[in-house]
Amino acid sequence: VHRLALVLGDQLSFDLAALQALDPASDVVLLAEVAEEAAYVPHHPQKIALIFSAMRHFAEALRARGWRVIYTRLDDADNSGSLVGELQRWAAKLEATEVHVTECGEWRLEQVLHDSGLPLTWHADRRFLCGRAEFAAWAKGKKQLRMEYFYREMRRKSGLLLNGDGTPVGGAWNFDAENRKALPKSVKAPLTARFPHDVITREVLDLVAARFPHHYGSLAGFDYPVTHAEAEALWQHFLDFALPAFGDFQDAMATGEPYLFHARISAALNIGLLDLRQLCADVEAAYWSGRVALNAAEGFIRQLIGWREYVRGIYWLHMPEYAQRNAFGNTRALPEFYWTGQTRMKCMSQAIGQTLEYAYAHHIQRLMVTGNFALLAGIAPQQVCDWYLAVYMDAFDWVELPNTLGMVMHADGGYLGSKPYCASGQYIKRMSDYCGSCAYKVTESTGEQACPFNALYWHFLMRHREQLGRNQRLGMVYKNLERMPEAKQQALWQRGEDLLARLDARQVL
Ligand code: DLZ
Ligand code: SF4
Repeated sequence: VHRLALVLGDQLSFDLAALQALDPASDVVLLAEVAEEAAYVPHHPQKIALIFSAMRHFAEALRARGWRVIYTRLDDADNSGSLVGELQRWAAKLEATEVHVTECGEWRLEQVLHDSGLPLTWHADRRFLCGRAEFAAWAKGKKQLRMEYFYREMRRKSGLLLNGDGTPVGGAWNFDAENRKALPKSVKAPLTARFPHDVITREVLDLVAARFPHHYGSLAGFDYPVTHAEAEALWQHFLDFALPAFGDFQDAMATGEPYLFHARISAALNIGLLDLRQLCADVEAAYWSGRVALNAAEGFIRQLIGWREYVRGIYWLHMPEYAQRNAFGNTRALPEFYWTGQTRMKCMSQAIGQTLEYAYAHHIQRLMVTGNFALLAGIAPQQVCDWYLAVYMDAFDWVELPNTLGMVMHADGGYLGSKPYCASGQYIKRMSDYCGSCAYKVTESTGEQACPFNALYWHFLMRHREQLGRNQRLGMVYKNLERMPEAKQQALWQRGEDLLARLDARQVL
């Protein structure tokens, strides 16, 4: 009797629950490259390459550990094209009596597996700190959720950065206010760690180039880690060279600097090449040994055990209905320049340009540049979500959807975050050097040369006054608006209307 375990492209961990339940001496593992997963959104070619190469390396590593591994390649003649198809085909061939699977990252896939008629045994995904049921219990009865309170629970649960008496190290839970320095000219980002292609990666890059020529994004710059050892090397590089400055400059942006002090590990972590608990332990150790300041250590740990787990909890609590939410009733189409980077707005061309080149942008670029623009311009949230899911190396539905739909687009009406992250060009000017070389003037709000973010910001606030006017966190902003002379308000509204009309006419801004 064979038992069969399915390992998905984002489940490449040796201690995955479905693997631990089985026995290498008698059971079989299946990994499958399939067209359906690669094309249900037009994934960035580097994302497909990362997953295929990491899957092939992982299959080798499992074999080296004594597993019998069945591996379907994308171009195998009898590839059925879907994960369920492959599972059915191999379960039948092997006469498998049990099929073991670990909770999926996407509701969509989990649904198909549930409906497959296969004799499935499900396992919880223990790679997360907070299980689905545990999160549901925490959220029960709360009308709005707040990351901060969830995060404190996770700090207590994990014991990270706690004093002996259970109070937070440094006297506060959150040092977010110390993560917002702009980058001085004198500070340079470290060189990035790069990972040369081996034979497996070269084969995969050729395959992806041949099979997905129409997906947006370049393959040329691919230099991501594709094995556990490489991911570990990327992580150590971050601990040594970037973490010390990460705290201060977490929100900074600079022309031609795609990574700054960010770890770039999200893709490796999300596909299972790195272990959450180990990462947190390493960062905490760096703090205790005096190698990094508290605002760096706390800021990093907050992203991992706070924000990342929080959005996953929300996803599983509210899918599939969450994906359809559209609190502002937005209908505008995503502008074409999101796929080409061709816009005169410097901040947008930088953020989109590096996304096409590396399948990467950091959180402030995603939230306050491309995301902020989509929010202000009233783009249909589902189109924005599909874009983020497609273009980012680390994007899987569980993490991408709540971040985009909830945090960026505020389309859940404030369930996940208390206020929309809307901002004028002033914010981008403060946090970057983009505006200095932009075709638009950030100091102007009306007129042909004026930064589009400025008028769109006020237009957004004016058109959603009904929904947002009573939001306490926007109180000051609405006061400023009311104090503005009527003629100025009119002019801002008109400039906003003009810009939106241009988007509707598919003109480039
Ligand atoms: C994203 C992705 C891609 C591009 N290709 C595959 C694949 O061929 N085989 C596979 O098992 N997984 C792939 N993935 C990751 C899956 O889409 C991901 O596991 C599901 O969306 C659930 O999280
Ligand atoms: Fe972006 Fe406006 Fe600054 Fe140009 S002026 S870079 S559009 S914020």
